[in-house]
Amino acid sequence: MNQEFPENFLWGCATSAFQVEGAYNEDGKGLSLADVRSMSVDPTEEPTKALANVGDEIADSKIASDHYHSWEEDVELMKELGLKSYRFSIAWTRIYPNGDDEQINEKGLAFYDKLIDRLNKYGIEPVVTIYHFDFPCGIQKKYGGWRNKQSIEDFNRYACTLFEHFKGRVRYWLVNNEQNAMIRRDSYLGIEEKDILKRERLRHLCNHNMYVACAKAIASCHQIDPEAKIAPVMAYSPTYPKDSKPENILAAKKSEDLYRNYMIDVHCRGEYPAYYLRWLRDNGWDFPISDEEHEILKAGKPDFYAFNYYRSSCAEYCPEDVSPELVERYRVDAKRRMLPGICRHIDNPNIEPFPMNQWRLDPIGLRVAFRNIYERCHLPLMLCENGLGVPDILTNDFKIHDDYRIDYLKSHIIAMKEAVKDGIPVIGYHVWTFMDVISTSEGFKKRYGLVYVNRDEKGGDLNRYKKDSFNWYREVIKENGRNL
Ligand code: BGP
Repeated sequence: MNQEFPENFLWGCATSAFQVEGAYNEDGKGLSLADVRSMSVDPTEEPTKALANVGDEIADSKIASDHYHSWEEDVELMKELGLKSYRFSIAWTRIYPNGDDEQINEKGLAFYDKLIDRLNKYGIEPVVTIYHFDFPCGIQKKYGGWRNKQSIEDFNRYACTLFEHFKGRVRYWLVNNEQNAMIRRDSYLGIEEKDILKRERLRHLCNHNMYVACAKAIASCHQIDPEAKIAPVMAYSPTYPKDSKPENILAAKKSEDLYRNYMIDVHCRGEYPAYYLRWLRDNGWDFPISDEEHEILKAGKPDFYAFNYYRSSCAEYCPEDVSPELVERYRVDAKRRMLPGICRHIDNPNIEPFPMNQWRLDPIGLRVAFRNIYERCHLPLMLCENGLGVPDILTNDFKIHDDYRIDYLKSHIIAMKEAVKDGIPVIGYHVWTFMDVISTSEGFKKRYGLVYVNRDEKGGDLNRYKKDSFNWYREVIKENGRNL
């Protein structure tokens, strides 16, 4: 068995439209829920996130990293980096400004035409996300968004427009980004209900409709462009038990099942596992599934499986009588969330927090992730996001000495290499991010990029500067990972 990365391995970087493009209302673009959210966050919604506290200083999607205007310079930098693939998303609202317009917005399509053609010219594989948190406000207002079955039709129409238009030019599609993270956040779903039972019912209905939409789009892709490969992208972090007490082992297992494993089953086997349906029923969150929907779920199977990994998580048993206020307070916080009688998430007592951002860094967790996911889906795997979000310092001579980021990326790529040696068919890896973008939680206060974008929460000249990690990653790509 080959112990190295395959020669055609996709060494890539990633971004997403609303976080990098800016030009939020140019050339006919409509507003998305991600735009609206990044421009005015409800501080009660995500109390643990810094974005809620920075008031007027939020860096939002109006300008972001101005990639819409600087794409040519950015792609030149990608070429210099030697990228084999670039993962980015298309903004639904550039193609159909309200989500369901009769006419395609040709100017929006033209932007991605230019970008995709240039990437292909340079031999950089475009890996395109169809929907990355940015549901159109138009159809949200019109019929309530994902809670309404019409969203499935509108999403499929938008996806088909892309498959037809970019046929032969885009070979890797990603249907949606982190559905499991998206459904935690009311602002991404347009949920405003205050009644908790109603709100949670809606959340699970939106989740289901998104699965149906995903499967439908996959089947459409297979029909329109049989050469293209398509997959959804999941947020994945393995959950370790706090210790070897049986109730904590079961709690960690249930956390994995209810937040992630069931998802792989829905995507790859086209059915919800019985434990998941029981959980919905026990809580009064269940919804009807029609025969037609069953068939759609069965018919739209991905060609590979994609996931994002930043760090692992840890869980213990959660008593039934934990206070409802606590459950509510931490419901969107993946590091603290709890399900009474099932599990609650805690800091892993075996991993020290990383001083720059308090993350519990865990490269071994990535190897565990590859094994867990592969054992469940038996499909080629693509890692679509991996990176370190911290503040960087631009020196007087315009350098960024981000050795901490290099350490992070290096240890994770080494872990991935071990997964390859374990025999797992890994087809690609994407650093989050190619260049600094607005973080979903902290604007420009923290950065992930290999390229520094000179702006802060208030703005700046938007000049690009290569960080030390840029030069380091270029060597990794050149050596196809043999130097690690
Ligand atoms: C992932 C998202 C990305 C990105 C990343 C970093 O969940 O897919 O869009 O934002 O997380 O998170 P943050 O921006 O909150 O630091």
